[in-house]
Amino acid sequence: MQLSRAVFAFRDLMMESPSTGGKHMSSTHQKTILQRHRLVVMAMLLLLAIAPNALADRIAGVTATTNMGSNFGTLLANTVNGVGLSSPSLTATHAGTIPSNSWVSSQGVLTGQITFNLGGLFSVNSFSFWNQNGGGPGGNGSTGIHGVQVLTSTDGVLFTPFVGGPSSFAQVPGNTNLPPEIFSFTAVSASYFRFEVLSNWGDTADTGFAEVGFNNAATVPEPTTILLLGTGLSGIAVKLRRRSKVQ
Ligand SMILES: [Ca+2]
Repeated sequence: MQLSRAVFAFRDLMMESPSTGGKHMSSTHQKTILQRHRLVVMAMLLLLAIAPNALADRIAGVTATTNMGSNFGTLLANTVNGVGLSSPSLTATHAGTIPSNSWVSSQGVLTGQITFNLGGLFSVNSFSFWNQNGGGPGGNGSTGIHGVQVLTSTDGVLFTPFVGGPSSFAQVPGNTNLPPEIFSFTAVSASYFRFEVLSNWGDTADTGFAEVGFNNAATVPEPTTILLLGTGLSGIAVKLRRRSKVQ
């Protein structure tokens, strides 16, 4: 958005370039205009360089939905809001699972879909996953997700299997200070991730997990921003070419 504004400001500047009658511009005047162009281009490149780092690390504000219901008063929100983590990071430890810091499915619904909305298009190159652990409800982390298929989407409608994703999550028998499993892969552009839950670790009543966090490799510029940038740069080229022909 900020970049779009900068490009618009830049185009205004181009329009405001003082008229010279088109033919008799002094070399001092040309130099001044060229210097101004260089400054604007440098400012735009700087914005581009800064933008990818603006939202680095754990993507905040992720929301989740499921067709697996919930049990014991747990909420799916407990798996994306950081509750139970030692810090809001992708390497933090999670406390023993209790209803207020994790989510488990409706009784008897052991498989199904969980969809995560990242809140925008991101380049994701890893995610950290904390399974339901020995805190319960099943003993020794048996409630945790076992078999899984990971899918991604850019529009929330068309989901494609993510070949770089894991096909299973580990059982976590412990019940205190549990580290995540961290899955790294070649960055994928996605607005949504989906876990197709295929099985759990043996609990016959519920399936669940404690937390998930997605790592933002870099922000993906909006297509309109790229288009505007391209238009702005070609504008410079045309303007400079005209100037050199006039000389
Ligand atoms: Ca949690």
